[in-house]
Amino acid sequence: MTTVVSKLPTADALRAQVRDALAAVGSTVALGEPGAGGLAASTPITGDVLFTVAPSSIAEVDAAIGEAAHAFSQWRVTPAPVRGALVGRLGQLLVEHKAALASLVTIEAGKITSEALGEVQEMIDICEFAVGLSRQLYGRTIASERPGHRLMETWHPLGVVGVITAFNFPVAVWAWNTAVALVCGDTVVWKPSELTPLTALACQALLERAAADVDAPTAVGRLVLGEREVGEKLVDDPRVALVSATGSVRMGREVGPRVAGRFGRVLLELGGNNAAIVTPAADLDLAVRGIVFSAAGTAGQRCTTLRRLIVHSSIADELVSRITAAYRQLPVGDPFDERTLVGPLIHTASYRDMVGALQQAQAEGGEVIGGERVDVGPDFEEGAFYVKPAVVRMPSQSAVVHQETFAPILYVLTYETLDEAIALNNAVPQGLSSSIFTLDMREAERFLAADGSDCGIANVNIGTSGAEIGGAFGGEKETGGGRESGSDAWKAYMRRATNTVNYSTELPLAQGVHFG
Ligand code: UN1
Repeated sequence: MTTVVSKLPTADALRAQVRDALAAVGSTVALGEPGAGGLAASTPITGDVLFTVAPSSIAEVDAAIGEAAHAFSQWRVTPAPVRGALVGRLGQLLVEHKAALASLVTIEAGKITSEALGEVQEMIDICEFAVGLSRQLYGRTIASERPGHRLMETWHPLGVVGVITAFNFPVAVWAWNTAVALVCGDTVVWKPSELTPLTALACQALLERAAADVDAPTAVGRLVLGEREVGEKLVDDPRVALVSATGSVRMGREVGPRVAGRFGRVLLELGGNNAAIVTPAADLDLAVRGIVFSAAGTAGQRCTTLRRLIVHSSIADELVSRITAAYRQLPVGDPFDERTLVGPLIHTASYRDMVGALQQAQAEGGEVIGGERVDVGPDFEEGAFYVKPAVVRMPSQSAVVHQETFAPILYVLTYETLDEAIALNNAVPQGLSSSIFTLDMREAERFLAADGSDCGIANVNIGTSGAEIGGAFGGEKETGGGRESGSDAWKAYMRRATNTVNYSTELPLAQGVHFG
């Protein structure tokens, strides 16, 4: 295992970087000193608290929803292409401030620079998509059974969208929701993860600048910071028409029924337990590269991270030894160091979960390779958690394999027939992403067929992570069923009206009914 032994940045250096980045994007929000009370803004790079920020009181969340609801009455009648201009401006500002925003993503989420820049690029991409979408909110016309009648569908803005996001994609998931919601005529109240308030402040500053530049009401997007009770306010407030929430299955189990109880809408993107099948017909070089990026990239902290490898028994030994050899070359360390490929875990709890899962895997008969904590250099502190990604050969699927542990652990299972491999792929409660590595088109097509992968994302010859924004993103079963980002995911952010127009002089009734 290569460890990048570099001088980790000091907390003071990171503080200076945060101040510079926030100044660059024009954020004027006051930052408190560590220990000053409020919400702690920490970094997993060193484990230090960098600043504190003021959390929103429930009264402030209430006011934010009220302002967004008020702005909605104006925004919904603003022509969609004009709304698109706001998102277009946001996209330009993101291009301009890409590096500053990415540095905040690295500081708060621990992503390596290339992935942090990629995340900001994902925001830019969805802004471009949404600008185009602002001229393509198409409805259908439908053949009427009655003479002199026309039947059509129109799509209207829905209302205030509450967006709840997770630490691991602290900016892109906000952008998927916000860019699309705004062109759809909705307004947004965003509750970011309490672990990433600084990136959220930066995004909010850019959105406010974009709004000012195009003369849009600033209340089209509001930010509220805080912990659970802030999210609960969004979940329970009847003025919030749609709650789009990304996070754990446990969170989704609460949010779903609570919003449904008031007949609000939800869009859930919850846990994943993503698998890749590797068949004897695979290009193994390609498979190894795809597997290593999906399993070890982002230190295993993507919803789409590859967590289960389902490999044909005839190639299992070779594939595992190639993956473990590649893992030995993976530099673990400071995410700002350009040699690094694996940055830190987000916090202590996440490290504890990883250790617990590896112990359980061992107890269930697994053979663990890697997974140790890494001391990354002279400035390494107790509060930071760097680990070697782990590969675990399991004798069969067992309890630990069925749970999502948000850390770089890849369980390896073997199979004999493709049916068995697909059954293993589908055997977990989650259904986000999946892939098959094969050059045999019959195997690939079978995987994509109705009795193939049951996931929202099913790929061929690429890993499970790193989806483009153009497709709809989300998954089935405990993943929650929501779809966001591209394709026709915009429909979740609008309400549909079916219109029947009678331009005749008669009043024929449908289904041939006569009435008087
Ligand atoms: C997530 O982890 O919540 O497909 C989102 C990917 C990214 C998005 C992941 N484009 O890996």
